[in-house]
Amino acid sequence: MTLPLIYSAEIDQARRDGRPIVALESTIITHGMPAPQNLDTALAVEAEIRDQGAVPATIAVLDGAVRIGLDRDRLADLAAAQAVRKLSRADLAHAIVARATGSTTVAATMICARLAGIAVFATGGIGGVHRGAAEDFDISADLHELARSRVNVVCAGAKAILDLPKTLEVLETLGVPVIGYRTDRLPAFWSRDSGLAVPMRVDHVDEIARAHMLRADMGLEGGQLVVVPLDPSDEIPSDEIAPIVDAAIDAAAKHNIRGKEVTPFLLARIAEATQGRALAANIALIRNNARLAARLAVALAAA
Ligand code: PSU
Ligand code: MN
Repeated sequence: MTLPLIYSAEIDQARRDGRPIVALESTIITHGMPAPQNLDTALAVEAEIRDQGAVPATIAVLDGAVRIGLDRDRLADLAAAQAVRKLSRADLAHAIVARATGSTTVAATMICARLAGIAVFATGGIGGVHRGAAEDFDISADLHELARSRVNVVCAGAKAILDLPKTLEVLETLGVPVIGYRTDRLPAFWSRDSGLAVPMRVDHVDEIARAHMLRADMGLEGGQLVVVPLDPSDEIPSDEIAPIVDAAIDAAAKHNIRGKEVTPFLLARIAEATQGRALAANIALIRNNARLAARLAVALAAA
């Protein structure tokens, strides 16, 4: 069976012209945000990337085909679809064989971006080590993928619903560079500062681009994780969001939420508990990440 990889007309042209492309995931659309903000955000994020001179490629599996770039109608259909699978490394191939429709997580989007030759990917926040990991072993496949697929992932850190010190430890063990863009602090998604230092700081995108190329020359697998804090005017400071996150985690335990459902449940709960303020911050940070990712893609294309 040949891999059903379908490029949108726009991405097909961009590839021919050697233009910088930024991959975008689709789990944010199907599981991370409610309608209609999910579609509005997806379109706004694509617009941010175009504004910086790059081309956005939102990735999803539609009826068993890996789509690299979704046109507006397909994006709208996905945003409205019910019962879409949330695909990661483990279930991507089976979803293709079963002709299923599924959104791609960070892990699955990295795999598809690598297959499409796209080296830069923007998301909100990666998955990581969950707080109860010592008991339930819940560690996102995103971390392992960062160690395997050579794709730069630009994000606002790992979500504050996670155990961030353990997440950093696992990334270190896996040899994933965690690069703070113009910051010494690890951002925590809705907040600019997790209270943890970032392992490396870089102030210019060119340096991130050069390190990416050097890592390839050295035969090092895996990507770089670029973390960038959201704007101060958009953030919810960590002491404010912390009790809300704790309450959401308690609720997840009480409702017996497990596996793939945990992260979507917590995000929805936290958005609700903050009267949408967390959702507004989530939208702002994804747009911010997309801008930086586009500039990195431009720098890589010029290098
Ligand atoms: N960033 C967001 N919202 C999201 C996600 C990232 O702003 O919903 C998704 C990504 O697809 C990420 C997933 O891979 O959450 C993590 O899921 P899990 O914890 O089950 O691995
Ligand atoms: Mn998990």
